[in-house]
Formats: sequence, structure tokens, C-alpha cells
Amino acid sequence: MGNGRLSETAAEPESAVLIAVDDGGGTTDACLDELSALAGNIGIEEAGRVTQRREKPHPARYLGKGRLEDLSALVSVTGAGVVIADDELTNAQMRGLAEATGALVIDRSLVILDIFAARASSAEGAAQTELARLKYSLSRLAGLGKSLSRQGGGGGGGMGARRGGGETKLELDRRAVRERIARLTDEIGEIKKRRGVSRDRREKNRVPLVSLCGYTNSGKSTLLNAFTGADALAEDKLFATLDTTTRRVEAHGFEYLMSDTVGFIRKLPHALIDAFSATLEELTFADVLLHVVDASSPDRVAQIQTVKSTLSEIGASAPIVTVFNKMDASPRKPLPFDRDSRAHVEISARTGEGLDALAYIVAETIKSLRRPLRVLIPYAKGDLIGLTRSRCGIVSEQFLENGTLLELLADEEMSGIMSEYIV
Ligand SMILES: Nc1nc2c(ncn2[C@@H]2O[C@H](COP(=O)(O)OP(=O)(O)OP(=O)(O)O)[C@@H](O)[C@H]2O)c(=O)[nH]1
Ligand SMILES: [Mg+2]
Repeated sequence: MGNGRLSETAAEPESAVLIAVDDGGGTTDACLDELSALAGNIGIEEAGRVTQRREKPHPARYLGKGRLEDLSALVSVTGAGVVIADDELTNAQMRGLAEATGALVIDRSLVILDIFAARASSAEGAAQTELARLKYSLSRLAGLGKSLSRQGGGGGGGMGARRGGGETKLELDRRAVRERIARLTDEIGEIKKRRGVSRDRREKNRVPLVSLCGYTNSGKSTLLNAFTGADALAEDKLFATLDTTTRRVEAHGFEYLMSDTVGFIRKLPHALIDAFSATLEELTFADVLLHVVDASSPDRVAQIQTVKSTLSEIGASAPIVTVFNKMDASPRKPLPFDRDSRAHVEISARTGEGLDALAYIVAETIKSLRRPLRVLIPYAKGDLIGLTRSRCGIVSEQFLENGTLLELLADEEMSGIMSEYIV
């Protein structure tokens, strides 16, 4: 499919008016600053902003009538060719905004999808990104038929509308999109299967997995590089990393894997979370999550919240260690406190400050992890049974001829003590 990105199709630098609904949560400015940076990543400059205080977006126009008139005026005064909404728009809202302003109307999700498309370099990243874009556009194509025949293909409406030219073409598009979605879903399923195999191997070898997670641009890749001597791409760009890089680490008598993957952002499009399941799954199999926070960001509290809710959305539930990064950039004190976090550590991935402390905390956290174990303890070792009862979680207990068969959850130390009885 001709899947032209916004950044490719713009003949010259575009400028855009950003619009947002302010629900009174106090984060609208930060959201729009971020949207402005996102747009900048695909070559669209901010021409101005229109916000409106209301509980939720208007169903047909996103903004209320009066603010919509202000928006139209600002679009014509600035000559902006694009309007970008901070929330994912419905077809009706895109249509309403396009009719009122005459501009190309897009939303935050489409901008993020476009950045992902520009960054995807591996086959896996490309497949997942394309799947996300198709899922996004399919939901729009589905509702666009009527409006397009009425508008003759003009006006806004994102990728679907810009390419669409009538119902027959749309029907074809829709079928082609569905077929491609099916093929990509198979491809990604294969990737997952392969991953599953290597994960099984890892489980057998009992090498713990420590996964970096965090807001985009918080310094995850820089940390992986500083910590393990890896050469993962680290850049002052949103979503520099779309793939997973994993490195083996040996520190404080422990061996573990550390992996770096895609960062999060507020309002991450659902189509992306769906499509990136193969990559994000890595986080759900982690034994420890290192939550990397850009301590120098004025937006850090909201960023921590976003990361935590995204983690719970994808089902990642391992113990969290909060890593306050960029401490060299004189962050404001006191640092925010996350009550769900096991430990906090302050570092600078850039200068290397605090990395020893981090290595120590990771080792301590791994030591405290309980892993499933099956042991057969001879009846003569009654004292060991007693120790097991007090120190481990017992899942099941069976009295056999030659001893007690236990399924239990044991930490590192207890696993060592019982190593000779493992069955
Ligand atoms: N001052 C300072 N800058 C840092 C530090 N760590 C990372 N950075 C900078 O922050 C920017 C982002 O770093 P990355 O490591 O690419 O961040 P990331 O979390 O991997 O970002 P994505 O992959 O885009 O989600 C880069 O310009 C880094 O040089 C730090 O400790 N101090
Ligand atoms: Mg990165």
C-alpha cells in the first residue's frame, strides 16, 4: 500500500495550529509542549494554540462553536496548513474541524505513528509499526465512505481521506488493508513464538531479566550503554528506540540480562500498544523493572504516572526500582516519591555517577526475588523442612516414599541451600 508519511508528503515545512481540550487537570500546557515537540519531529512547526476548558471534547467538532471560530481565524491569520488535536479524533470530529478550518486535520496518535514509521529500522519494528498504522487507518476508512462521496475526497481526515477518491477505491483499500493486517499479524505471531522459545531457554537457565522502562527520552538507552558497554542508539529524539536490545551483565556475584526497549508517552495510541505486543511483552516477563525517570524534566511527576499506568495496561507487574536519571542536570529537589517502588537510586547515565549504587540495588532486588522450585527433601533432613517452611512460600507438599516433594517459591539464598535437592 502507498503508505506515505506526513513527513514525506509535505512539500515544504508545514505549520500547524495545536488544539486541546483542558479538562482542568492542569497538564494541558505540558501536553501541548510535548505535542509541539512531537510535531517538530516530523517537520511540522507550531503556528499557535487554541485550547478550551470543557469536560470532554465536543463529539462533532472537538471544540465548542465559539472556540472553533477562533481556530478558523488563527488558521487563516497564520496560514497554517494543518490542525493537530491533542486527543485521538473520531471521523466526525476530523470532518467537523476540516470543514470549519479548511486545513488538514490530524491527531496526536497519527503524529506518533508517523514518528514510529520514520524510526522503524528492523523488520520487527517495521512490521509492528505498519500494523499499528493500518489499524488506525482502518477504523477511519470504515467511517469515511459516506463523507468522502459527499465531499468528493477533499477536506481533512488523515491518511485515509487524503488517499481516498471515492467509494470503489475505498472498498478496495479496506479489503487490501484487512488482508495486509492479517499477514502482518501472522508475521508478528511468528516473532512472538521465536521469542517464546528463547524465553523458555532463559527460564531453564534461570538468568533473571532486568528490563528498563520509562518515558521516552528519559535516558534508557544511554543507561544500558553506560551499564553494559552496549552500543544501543541513544539520541535526543522522541522514540529513538523501537526495538529491544538485551545485554548480559555480571555484577556483585549475579548474572542477569538487562534489556532496553521502546519508551512510553501520554496518550500512546491504542493501535500502537496492540501492534507492539511482541516488543512490549518483554516487559511482562521481566523479573525486575528499572523505571528510568528524567529527574530534570519539569513534567516528571506526570511522566511517572503515565509509565505506571501503561505498565499496568500491558500487564507488567514485576517489582519496580525507580532510577532518577540526569542528576547531573541539577534537577529540582525533593525528588518525587513513588510508594510502589522497591527502591530509589539517583544516577547520571551520562557521567556514570550512581551506577555502582544501581548495580548493588539490582543485585539486592534479584536476591530477594522468589522463583518457583521443586525439591525432594529426604525425611532425614527434618531441619531443612523446617527452614523451608519458615523462609519459602509453599505451593504444594506431597509425602513420597523417599522424602517430601515440595513445590515452593524460594529466594536466591534458599535456592542455593536447596540446590542439591532440586528435582
Ligand atoms: N544531562 C544528561 N542527559 C542524559 C543523561 N542520560 C541521557 N541523556 C540524554 O537524554 C537524551 C535521550 O537519551 P536516550 O538514552 O536516547 O533516551 P531513551 O530513554 O532511550 O529514549 P527513547 O528511546 O527515545 O525512548 C539523549 O540526548 C541523552 O544524551 C544524563 O544522565 N544526563
Ligand atoms: Mg532509547
